Amino acid sequence: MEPLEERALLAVFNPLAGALDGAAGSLRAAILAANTNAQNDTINLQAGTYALSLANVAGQENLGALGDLDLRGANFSMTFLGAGQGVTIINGADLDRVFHILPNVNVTFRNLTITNGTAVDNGTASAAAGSTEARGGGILKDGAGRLTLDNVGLTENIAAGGGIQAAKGGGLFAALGLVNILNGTSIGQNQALGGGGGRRRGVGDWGGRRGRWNGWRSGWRWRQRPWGQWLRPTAAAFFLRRAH
Ligand SMILES: [Ca+2]
Ligand SMILES: [Ca+2]
Repeated sequence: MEPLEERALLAVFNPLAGALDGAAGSLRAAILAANTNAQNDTINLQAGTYALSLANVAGQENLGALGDLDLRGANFSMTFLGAGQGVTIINGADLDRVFHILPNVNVTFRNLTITNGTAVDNGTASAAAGSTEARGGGILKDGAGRLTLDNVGLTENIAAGGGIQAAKGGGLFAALGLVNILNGTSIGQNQALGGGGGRRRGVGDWGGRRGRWNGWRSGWRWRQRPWGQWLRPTAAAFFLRRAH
């Protein structure tokens, strides 16, 4: 009896740290391909910096071509494997948040750092900067699906609401699904700025205090217990920010 033909269930990408954002071989190009291949994807990252340089031109963009890196492979997994926290760096250059995870994509980040993201909207397509609440400077996770941060640095990201809009999740905003933070993941020096005129020197929305995640919002540096733990941010969105 002939064995069943092996199907390509896993795609592997190896983008280059030095590639210009959006060019062949770049992280963005790999993500664009991974988003539409209807496979589980592994994206191997080198030591070095993957810097974003393509800003949004007509408000928030959710196709992955501009601004934040949109992860769109619904019902598939996307796994980003770096060479180490602080060794592989994904730098958003404050053009937008760094990663935007669309609903039902299961994402793992491992052994890397996500930094210099700035969110100026809530992820709604075409939303103009400052027209909505600012969510998720480093990562915005929309909808269902699992997110794992394994030995990740999530640092120096900003949700920038401005004078009127609230800001939630300088580092990470997740409204639904599951989030697992483990193995030395370090979330620190992220900021949520704005909302209602601000409090305490302009750091505005303290919404994290309304959440259930006591101890997960407690300071400049935050480290998960070594065993990891799935969070269920369904009852109240949780977002991690710098405590000012
Ligand atoms: Ca987006
Ligand atoms: Ca985008």
